[in-house]
Order: sequence, then C-alpha cells, then structure tokens
Amino acid sequence: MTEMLGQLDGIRRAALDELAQIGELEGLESWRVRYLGKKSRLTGILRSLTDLPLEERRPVGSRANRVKASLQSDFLERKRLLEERHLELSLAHKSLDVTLPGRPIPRGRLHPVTQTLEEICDIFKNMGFQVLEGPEVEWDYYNFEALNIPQDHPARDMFATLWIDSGRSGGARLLRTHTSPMQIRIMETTCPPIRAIVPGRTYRYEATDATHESMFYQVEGFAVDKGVTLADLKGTLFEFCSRLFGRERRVRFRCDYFPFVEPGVEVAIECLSCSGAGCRLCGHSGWIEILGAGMVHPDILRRGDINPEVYTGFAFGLGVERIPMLRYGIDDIRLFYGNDLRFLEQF
Ligand code: FA5
Repeated sequence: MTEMLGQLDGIRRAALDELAQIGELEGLESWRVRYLGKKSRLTGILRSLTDLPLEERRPVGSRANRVKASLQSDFLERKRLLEERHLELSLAHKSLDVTLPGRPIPRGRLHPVTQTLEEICDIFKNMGFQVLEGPEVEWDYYNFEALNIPQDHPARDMFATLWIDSGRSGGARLLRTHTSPMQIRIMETTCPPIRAIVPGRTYRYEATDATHESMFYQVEGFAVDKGVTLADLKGTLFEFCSRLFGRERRVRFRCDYFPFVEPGVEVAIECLSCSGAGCRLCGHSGWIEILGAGMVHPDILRRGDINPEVYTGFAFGLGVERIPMLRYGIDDIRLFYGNDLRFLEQF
C-alpha cells in the first residue's frame, strides 16, 4: 500500500513539474492526455482499485481521487493563465488603424414641443419680454378665484379640472388648467412696467381627440404699463404670428369671452394643412385657434395692487402643440406624447 501511495505522490510531483514548464496552449492537451487521460498511470491505478484488499482500497482510492481532482484544477488554472497571456500578446502585436471610421453614436434631440417653446420664447425675448415659470400644482385662488372665476361660476366648466384635494384644511389645490394664474403671482412680486411670458405644462380633465390632450403646454403673455391698449395686443400678436408662420399666413382676430379680460379675443391661424379649405385637423372650419387673449380686467389689476386708473395691460394664453401641428401638418396632437421614435426622429 505504501508503495502505491508513493507512486501517486510521484505522479503528482512529475505532473506539476511538467505543467509548470508548459509555455504554450498547444502543449497543454498532450499533458492532459498523459496525466489524466484513459491510458494514464493515474487512471490505471483507479481502475485497479478493485484488485486491492479491502483495507488498502479506501486509503489508496481516496488519495488517487484527491490527486486526480487537484491535477484537474491545476490544469484549468494553467489553461486560464496561458489564454490570458496569449490574448495580451496578440493585442500588443496588433497595430491601431487610425483611419478606421468611428462607430456612429446615436444622438438625441430636443422634443418638437421643446423646440417650439424655445422658438416662441426667443421671439418674445426679442420683443422685450422676460421669461418666468410658475407652479404646476396651483391653489384654487390663483387658478380661479383671483381671475374672476369664483366657486359655482359657469366659466369653471371651460376649464375641466384635475383636483388634488378639496381644500378642507385651507384652500383647495389642483393641477393648473392654464398658465393665467401667473398673472396674479407676477403682480404680487413685480411693479409695472411688466412684460413677461410664462411657458409651462397645463392639465385638463378632458377626453382626448386630434386637437385636445389632457396635458399640454401653454405660454402666457402678460404686459402692464401706462397707456397699453388693444392695439398693442393686436400688434404684438400679429408680429408674433408673422415671425412664426411667415408674413403671408392669414391670422383671424375675433371676440371671445374670458372672465379675467375685458374685452376678450381669440386668435386663429389659417389651417396650414388644408390652406383654409377645411380638413380633420381644423374641424373643417379652415382655422385653428391658437390662443385666447384680451385686456387685463381692472379687478385683476386691483387684486395685484395695481391701480387700473393709472395702468392698463394685456394678456394672452397660447396653446403650444398646435403650432408644430400647423407648421408640419401633424393631424393628431396625441402623436407628441405617444413616445414613438419613428415620429419624434423626424424633428
Ligand atoms: C385659456 O386657457 C386662457 N387662460 C387663455 C387666456 C390667457 C385668455 C390670457 C385671455 C388672457 P383656452 O382654454 O382657450 O384659454 O386655452 C388657450 C389655448 O390653449 C387654446 O387656444 C388652445 O390652443 C390650447 N388648448 C386648450 N385646451 C387644450 C387641450 N385640451 N389640448 C391642447 N391645447 C389646448
């Protein structure tokens, strides 16, 4: 038995010595066949275990199995090492081809609505307006009460509202239905002359269709100074429309009602999709309404601590999505927020 144990130790030592000498991956396989293959001395000893007397079989068997397991793991470790070295060498010998064109990096771009917002802001900044932002979660007071729309006023129906709470502990909160609450907030912190625009998201509890979304963008415009008239409002909006849509595009200016302006107007643009003939996009009217506007109601100025005997002002609220719809002939507003890259990548 001692002799067999000695043989096993000898096999292990010889195998390890030889393994350490192998410097190339090709030499490894013949080592494996010699020391671990079917015809190896180790396999021979394992096969002949049954010929041994019972008391020798267990110690010799267990030593032989341990030698086999340790040689197998030494083999794998050596293989891993040689493979690593091989890879390093082949990389070091490869020359770098600097003329190879780089892989194109996918580039993102601004959303068409963001692009339009930036363009609108640039036009108004150019006319001397400053850009301000306001909260999307708003108090009932700013969204309605302060804008001459008290509880139970029928005009609340114009602004289908998403309420956040009922206001049992203080004022009720909601998702702003328009950007007009900023008229009051601006007056609370600024003295005339005021010229500001407020871009931002607005929300309405509305069934969506080709021209209506429940979340959409508006840009509020607000100007207060001595001697501001309806002619200033009309001039500002006509100039804006012609800078955005081109001088030849027809603009319609007609009466409308909003409780916080007097008089109130709406501005519509000739439908670009059908050039006024009537189509699905314009509801077959030939026109698309893009904004509501008017002269700031004296009550609103008073609420902002501004004397309406001295100052007058105009305000407007512009729907942003309708502008790229008009310009690019997009016939469904829902495409903007559908996250379809095939649509978005066109802008
Ligand atoms: C208002 O929201 C007023 N605050 C505008 C205003 C401001 C009037 C200042 C007077 C003075 P209106 O509900 O009409 O008005 O909305 C203004 C514009 O927002 C519309 O002309 C339209 O372009 C856009 N709009 C309204 N509802 C939606 C909707 N559901 N989806 C997309 N755009 C909309």
